[in-house]
Amino acid sequence: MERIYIGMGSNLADPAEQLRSAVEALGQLPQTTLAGVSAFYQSDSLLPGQPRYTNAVAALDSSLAPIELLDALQAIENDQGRERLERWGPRTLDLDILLFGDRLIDEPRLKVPHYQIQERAFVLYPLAELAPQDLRLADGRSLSDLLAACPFVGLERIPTD
Ligand code: ROI
Repeated sequence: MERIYIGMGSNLADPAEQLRSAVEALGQLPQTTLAGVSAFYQSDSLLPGQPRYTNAVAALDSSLAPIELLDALQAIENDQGRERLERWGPRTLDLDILLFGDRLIDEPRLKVPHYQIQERAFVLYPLAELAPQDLRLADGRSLSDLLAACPFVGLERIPTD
């Protein structure tokens, strides 16, 4: 079993409901237990002219291989109506493998740790709700250093109800 953190995002078709469905689907993956879900956060898109995003992070314990998990996440995205029209376009659901145990993965389809973790408050703050305080990424960076360098700006924590 390895501890895996998944970044979730949506800015179409009732984003909070998309994330709730995604959590449900993650909980049903084979060889996998859902270990936790952060609060949901809203923020403006990093790209102008798109609807606001809702983001959250889920923690999984899984014995799936990284590419098996990636395939499963893409199947969930597709099930929830994801259409790949343009890179960075608005989407019903985005599921990103942020961290996979202490592995460094550099394959064409999958780079872990996710390469934009450090720039993204909407990933770091929900991750920090779930991860141990002293978490280090596989590349040696500490989560607390990344948080200190990434202000909590423009994030709005929303009630999960
Ligand atoms: N902006 C926010 N706030 N949240 C996202 O998940 C997100 N995802 C993206 C881009 C368009 C870069 N902006 C985002 O892909």
